[in-house]
Amino acid sequence: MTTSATSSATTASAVEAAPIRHDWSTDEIATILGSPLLELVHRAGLVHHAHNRPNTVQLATLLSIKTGGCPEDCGYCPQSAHYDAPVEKQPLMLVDEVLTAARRAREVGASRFCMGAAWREVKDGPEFDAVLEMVRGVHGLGLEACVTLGMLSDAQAKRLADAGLTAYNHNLDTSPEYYGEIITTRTYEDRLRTLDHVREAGITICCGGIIGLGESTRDRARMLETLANMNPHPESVPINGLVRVEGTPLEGEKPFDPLDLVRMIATARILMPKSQVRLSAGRTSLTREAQVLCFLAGANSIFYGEKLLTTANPETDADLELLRAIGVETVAAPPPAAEPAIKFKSARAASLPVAPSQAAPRA
Ligand code: SAM
Ligand code: DTB
Ligand code: SF4
Repeated sequence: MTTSATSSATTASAVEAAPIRHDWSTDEIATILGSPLLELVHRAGLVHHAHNRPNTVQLATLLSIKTGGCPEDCGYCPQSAHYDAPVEKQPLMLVDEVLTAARRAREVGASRFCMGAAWREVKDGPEFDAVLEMVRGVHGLGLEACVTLGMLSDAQAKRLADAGLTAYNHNLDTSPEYYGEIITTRTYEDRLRTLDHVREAGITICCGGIIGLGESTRDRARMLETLANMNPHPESVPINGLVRVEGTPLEGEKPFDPLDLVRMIATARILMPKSQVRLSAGRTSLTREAQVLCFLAGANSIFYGEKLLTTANPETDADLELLRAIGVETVAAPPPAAEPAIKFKSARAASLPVAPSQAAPRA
């Protein structure tokens, strides 16, 4: 059922006057998520226009710097050692190889370079030292440097900050209630603890999730609630559609509906007006028109380059052609959100997983 509960906030003046909030309830978010699509996209567009430069998109390039053999059992992930996906294990890349890839990404227009390692957690030692060197190098090229390395201690977060890291990607993936259906080797609380370490070190947070894991609409709302009630909001919110990879437990999952991705992006934009909302994995399943809807709904970044970490992404030429066709300019990241300086509020206490018996019923 869809309910029109957004009408009071769908005039430009109402949107401009609305304060940035960190106290959203599940019901409010579920109502926005389920509102009529045209109204939802319209409201998200107003919020986007009020807070950001709407005709701009940031291009971020991904590189898997250490591939496969991960001890975690994330049910969507081809890099987990628990499953038999067609991914060739690769040890940590050399610093020079990574910087060559970063230079190439910069030449073709990326302004952010995100390095991913299939680790459960960071271990101090020569490999972490090499990652710090990569971060210094990427930062030195004038690119935003982002890494996603699994769990992190506060001391490790500080070392990454000192090396010039812009952002740390660490996704919540789904709701606290559904999390245990997808991952059993770590908890939601583990995830939130690492995010606290990142925030305390002064690194910006890149945190989002995936649709198409078999979750309910309520789960989607609950994940957005956790993100939107962080204070400050994550500076970057990647919204992924599941890439179904053979050999993973979710390979037979029903394909996500592109319009549900539009709904997630629009709702994220409404809840977190100044965050960068990243249209992330799953773009090879989207038509050009569906991607345009995502931009109208407030997406202002894409992953750019023929590969995500291990799976396919649209060709760079096709992306540039699409952006040209719709008159969108590619830009470096916007300045950090001008939210009042406050002591950040951890999401940990508010979002502990509930017992399965209390979990929201599946839609
Ligand atoms: N090991 C680190 C971690 O989990 O934080 C970093 C790498 S991990 C591959 C980064 C993110 O990619 C995951 O949190 C997940 O949200 C996303 N991801 C992985 N496999 C995916 C898939 N098949 N489809 C969509 N997103 C995926
Ligand atoms: C994010 O949210 N999505 C990106 C990035 N952050 C690290 C990763 C998507 C991975 C898709 C599956 C793969 O290519 O292995
Ligand atoms: Fe490992 Fe990250 Fe893949 Fe989970 S998502 S299996 S932690 S690489």
